[in-house]
Amino acid sequence: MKRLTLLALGFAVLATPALAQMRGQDPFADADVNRDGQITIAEYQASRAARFDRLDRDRDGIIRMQDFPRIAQRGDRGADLERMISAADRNRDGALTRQEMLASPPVAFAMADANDDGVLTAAERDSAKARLQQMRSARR
Ligand SMILES: [Ca+2]
Ligand SMILES: [Ca+2]
Ligand SMILES: [Ca+2]
Repeated sequence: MKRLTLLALGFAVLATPALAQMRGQDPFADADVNRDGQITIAEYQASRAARFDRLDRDRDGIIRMQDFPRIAQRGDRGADLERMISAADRNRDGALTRQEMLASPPVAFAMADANDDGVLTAAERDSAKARLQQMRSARR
């Protein structure tokens, strides 16, 4: 049951720009901060924060559609961005704060953590990558 839910969430997440950014690359590539080959949930959250900061170009701690006038006009990527914001925008004000982003469930991590121990091993990452690739080709 959980697996099915996570798979469904995976599809939703693939459609979001946080992950759209990562299409074609390892979603956890920059997450292994201490380079021990494993990614803890803390490391993953830190990498999500870093991703937020990259998107938050004017550094006000908030991401809005208006911050991306050019992306917003480009069909798919604009829709992706809008989905990411609305998925994590708890108070529904149309803006995504850093806190909202970090409070939203770490779906990609949960999907990859096959044994639910809060640590992604290299093997778990590899099989997650394979699954993501399958999903991507399924969407085409
Ligand atoms: Ca690590
Ligand atoms: Ca908000
Ligand atoms: Ca694990």
